[in-house]
Amino acid sequence: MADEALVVIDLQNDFCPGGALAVAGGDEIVPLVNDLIRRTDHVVLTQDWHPAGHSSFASSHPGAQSFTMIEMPYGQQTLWPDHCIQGSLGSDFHSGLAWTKAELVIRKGFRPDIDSYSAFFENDRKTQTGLAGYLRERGIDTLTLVGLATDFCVGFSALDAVSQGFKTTVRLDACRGIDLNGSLNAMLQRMRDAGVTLEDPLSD
Ligand code: VGL
Ligand code: ZN
Repeated sequence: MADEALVVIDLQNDFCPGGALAVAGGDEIVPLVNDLIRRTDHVVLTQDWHPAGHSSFASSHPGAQSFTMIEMPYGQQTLWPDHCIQGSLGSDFHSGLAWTKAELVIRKGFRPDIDSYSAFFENDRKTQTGLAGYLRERGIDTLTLVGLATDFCVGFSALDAVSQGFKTTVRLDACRGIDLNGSLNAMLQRMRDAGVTLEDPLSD
C-alpha cells in the first residue's frame, strides 16, 4: 500500500559470510528480501558507511579487542572489526540484492566519533539521520524492517521507528543476528515490550 515502506537494513558484503563482520547466514535472507522488495511499493535501504579509522573500530583504540565495550562520550559502545569502510567492496550491497527499486539509501555511521546502529538516530541517541522526516513528508506511516543484524541495526531501528510513531513490523525470517552475550534474545524482548510486531512466518 502507498503508506507502507520496506526498510532493508545493512544487507552489505561485510555482514555476509566472508565479510569483515560476518553474520551467520546473512546471505540466506537475500531471496526473501528480494521477494518483499517486489511486493512493496516503497523501498528504503540503509548502508553502514564508516570512514577509515572510525571510533567504533577496535583498531582505533590501541590494545582494545573487537567485541568488547568501551566508554564513549555518549555512553557504552561495542568495538567492532573494521567494516563497511566507505567505498570498499565490503560496504557494497550483497551482489544478489535487488536494490534498484529503492527510492532512498540512508547512509549511517559516517561521523568519525559516533557510531550509528539505528536508521533514525545515531548512538548518541540525539543525532537524527533524517529518515523520520523523509517518511513523514511522504505520508508513509507503516514500516516493515528486514536485514542485518537483528540484535543491532535492525533492532535499534525498530525501537526508534516505534518511538517515532511508525507502525512497525520486523520480519524475523528475513533477518539474521550477531548474538553477542545474549544480545539476540535481549533485543527480541525489548522489541516486544516496545510494541514492535515480530513476524516469523516459518514458525508462526
Ligand atoms: C552493525 C555492528 C556495527 C549492524 C553495524 O548492521 O547491525 N552492527 N555496525
Ligand atoms: Zn558499523
